[in-house]
Amino acid sequence: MSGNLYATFAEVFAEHRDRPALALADGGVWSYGELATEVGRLARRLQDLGVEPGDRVAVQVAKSPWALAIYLACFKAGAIYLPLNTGYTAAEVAYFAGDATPRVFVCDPDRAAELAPVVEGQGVPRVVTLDADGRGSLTEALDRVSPLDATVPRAPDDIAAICYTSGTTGRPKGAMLSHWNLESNARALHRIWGFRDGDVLLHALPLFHVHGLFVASNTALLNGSKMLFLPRFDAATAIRLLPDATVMMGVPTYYVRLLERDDFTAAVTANMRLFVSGSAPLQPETWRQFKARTGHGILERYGMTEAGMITSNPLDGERRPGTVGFPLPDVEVRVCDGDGRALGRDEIGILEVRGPNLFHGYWNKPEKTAEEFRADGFFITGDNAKIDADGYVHIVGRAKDLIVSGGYNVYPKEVELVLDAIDGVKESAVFGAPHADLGEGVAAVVVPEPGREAELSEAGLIRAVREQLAGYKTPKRLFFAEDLPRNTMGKVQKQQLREDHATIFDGAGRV
Ligand code: MLC
Ligand code: AMP
Repeated sequence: MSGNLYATFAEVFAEHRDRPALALADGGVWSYGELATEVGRLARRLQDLGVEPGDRVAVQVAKSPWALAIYLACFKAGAIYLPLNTGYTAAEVAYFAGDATPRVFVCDPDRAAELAPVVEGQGVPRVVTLDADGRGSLTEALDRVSPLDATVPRAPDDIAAICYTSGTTGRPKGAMLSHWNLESNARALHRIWGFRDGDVLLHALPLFHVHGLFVASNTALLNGSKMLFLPRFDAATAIRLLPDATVMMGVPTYYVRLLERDDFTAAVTANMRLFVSGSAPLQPETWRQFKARTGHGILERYGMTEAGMITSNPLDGERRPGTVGFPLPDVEVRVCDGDGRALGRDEIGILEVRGPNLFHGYWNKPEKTAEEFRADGFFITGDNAKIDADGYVHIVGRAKDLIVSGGYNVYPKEVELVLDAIDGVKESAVFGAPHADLGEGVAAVVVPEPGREAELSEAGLIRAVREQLAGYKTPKRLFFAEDLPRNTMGKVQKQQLREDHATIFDGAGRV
């Protein structure tokens, strides 16, 4: 038996060939049979482009059925799928291309002129294009391509995907996830969230991160479910479609935005059986408002790129707001002090995790990998947590310097490196301040070099960062100071900055 996750999906698709897989905003529908055929054709096309098992295929395209199909085609061809946020700038893409050395880079035709020279400069041999409507050189004359029949065999521990995640030291690292990492996690979620025949998933998450890709898509695909497949989250559209859905997954911002609307009522959610939230802390107040408005208790779960889903509130038992529930089946968690000594009930420490969900290390970075694992195989998440007397895990903060903005992770160090390199900037500190819509908004304090103050402006520096980094990483506010608050060890006091700037996003509204 193959360990290729696509072999598992292919069995489901074959069983449900005539069922709708993807229902689109324009009324179009892809059946599971059509999805399987296009995946087969794209897998063949990848082979024709020279892709061999184990080669990386980097994909930076708009969400569409074709984007899902190319993801699956990578698996089918035995390649390693490398998704990239469509917000990444040319500078960011150049870094990923140089680090992961993909055989093929797929991008939107509108960005090909900008990005092709950049990735070719990093030694990527083939650049092809794909737009949201399925047009581009990747799909040219695709209907004349005979679909690859057999899925390329892979061992369960072979790498299926590399997902980049930043780190506290600056540049992003590629987390290597195996076929079994993804399959075991999808199977666990399918079981504990009670997926059943007839479930319809409202899929509004982006496809290039763990939540939309592995949590939402894989679980629905395993179930042979119809997905109401939206290019992006928009509360009005979600409200229109929820009566046709039974399950929705989202980041807390989605639930905050639904609650803002008067037409989001209990009647809208009458057909729903499950709302799942994750990627960022769901405020207990949001949970309660949602419960009061709809009768549904949002099921909050917790995970990360390196480990997929780690814990979940129960489907049937009590869902406790402010907690992330219990470890998934076969997943172990413990709360430890900084030296890896396990702490007792209700004691706050750093959460560590071990299980079939755990990644196989960072691409080409064995020393970084080693730093984040204990000798007994537990991975140090960097999240501060406690486990209460009933076994519920609470995420109470972060030991790592990380901002989560609307479900996207921003590592301050990466932004600080860009700011510090700007002429006239002596040093900077980037931090997250409370933001009603996004949970946290990115902000920065900059210390100008002496005598250069007049040359720098908030808008100018924000513009300069935006040229280098994706919009969600770019500070939305930037302040100047003569120096940064430091402790006696010389470490910048981010907590102090957060407190001093606690209200800067009050009344900021949406992004
Ligand atoms: C977009 N922008 C953001 C942002 N999203 N800024 C800060 N934080 C965000 N989350 C910026 C854009 O770059 C752009 O700026 C401007 O805001 C408008 O962009 P938009 O795309 O029109 O915004 P909107 O559609 O409102 O998007 C907000 C959002 C989206 C919350 C709907 O960010 C979203 O879908 N987030 C989900 C993220 C996600 O999937 N996370 C899962 C990670 S996996 P400019 O400068 O470009 O014009 C993970 C593991 C786990 O964490 O446990 O799940
Ligand atoms: P990423 O590396 O993008 O996968 O993001 C993972 C991080 O998001 C985790 O380490 C947590 O800090 C945060 N996160 C994910 N889900 C939750 C949650 N339910 N509550 C609090 N933080 C979360």
